[in-house]
Amino acid sequence: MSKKVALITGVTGQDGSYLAEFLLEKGYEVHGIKRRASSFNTQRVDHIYQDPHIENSSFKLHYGDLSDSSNLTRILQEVQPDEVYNLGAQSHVAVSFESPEYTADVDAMGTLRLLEAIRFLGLEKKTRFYQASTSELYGLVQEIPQKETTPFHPRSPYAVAKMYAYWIVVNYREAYGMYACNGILFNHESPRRGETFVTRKITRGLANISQGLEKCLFMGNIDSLRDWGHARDYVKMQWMMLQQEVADDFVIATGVQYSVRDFIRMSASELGISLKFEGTGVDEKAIVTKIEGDKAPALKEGDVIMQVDPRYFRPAEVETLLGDPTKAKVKLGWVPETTLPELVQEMVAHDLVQARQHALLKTHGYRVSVAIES
Ligand code: NDP
Ligand code: GDR
Repeated sequence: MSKKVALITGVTGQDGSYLAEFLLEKGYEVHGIKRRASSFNTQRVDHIYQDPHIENSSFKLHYGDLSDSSNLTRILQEVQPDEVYNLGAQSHVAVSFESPEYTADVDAMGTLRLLEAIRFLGLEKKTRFYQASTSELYGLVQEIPQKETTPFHPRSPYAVAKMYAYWIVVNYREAYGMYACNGILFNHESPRRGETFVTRKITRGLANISQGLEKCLFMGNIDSLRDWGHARDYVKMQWMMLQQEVADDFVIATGVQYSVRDFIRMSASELGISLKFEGTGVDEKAIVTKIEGDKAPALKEGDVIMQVDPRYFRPAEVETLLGDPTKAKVKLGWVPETTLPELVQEMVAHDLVQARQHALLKTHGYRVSVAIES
């Protein structure tokens, strides 16, 4: 039997890398679209990279961009995929307030370009389509917890663009009978999470602080509540959604909610650091009250290691998200495997190794960059 062929946009991102691994293990031929960048941007997939000189290599990368329809059409024509996973996006909510037009072009129009290319090439009955939809669609929440039927109220240019993408997927399914699904995924993280998303900013920042590479973590709204899962668990769902008889949309979430403050406390605790929080709103601080073990040699009691900085507040915030994954559990038999404490443990352990390596390099006179922005 010939191999199934998948095309992943956003293959160099967090989810793209886990999904590519997962599909390769399932025996797929995997094609990914990577953007041209002035420096290497394939670190997350380097370990599965195969020399293109090898015949029948099952992982192939193509240069491309969601803003370029002719490029997308050419790649689709060449690859003739059985499954397309549209994970590519300007995915940072705060950045979407800075670059709203670009975000709309890539996240909204990019989705349309792909769907239209599939139709134009006559692949609409062959190619199944997964769209990376998001809990950000719920924005100003109308119902707790949020499920597939909860009304949307997007709160950022990112979420508004993703709302267009959501509905154009539904429209192509209804209008042309395409097998096209929306996975409405709640936040999911991992050691491969981009460094400017809140969880990774915290685990990486605190690990750096524990080794004396940074002094203090500057944060935005730490009252924000999220339903965080593990990216490795969630990419399985992306695949499962495309294996059903009938295309449908699903919420993927853990059904458990924590605050950003909880995440800071739990990450610090993994490093043996106990914290007390003082102040409220714009001036809250986290102060070290106790240090156990040897993971944080650079710290002492009384150090201020987190401070709220209003520059990281968003023009419109999504205060609370909590998903109800019942439909996915019942129809797809899915249960999230990783709890938040396990996720925090994995992320902190990963970032501590990196911080220790950087600290060692610094001790030996090498320059180490630890820049963090949100
Ligand atoms: P990342 O930011 O880690 O990855 C985004 C990917 O999109 C990267 O490969 C990036 O390339 C690529 N990309 C960005 N702009 C373009 C463009 N113009 N053309 C082609 N590719 C582009 O995101 P995640 O892996 O975390 O998320 C995957 C998808 O799921 C995104 O669409 C995101 O919006 C959505 N989502 C994510 C959730 C999460 O919690 N992680 C939750 C719900 C939805 P490069 O590496 O070059 O930057
Ligand atoms: P989010 O993720 O906006 O939910 O979008 P992010 O991790 O950026 O923010 C989560 C919450 O933390 C608050 N926050 C901060 N966020 C960042 N990035 N930096 C900070 O310093 C900071 N301080 C507090 C935010 O205000 C927010 O409330 C992610 C992305 O992956 C989207 O692509 C995806 O669609 C959604 O998750 C589901």
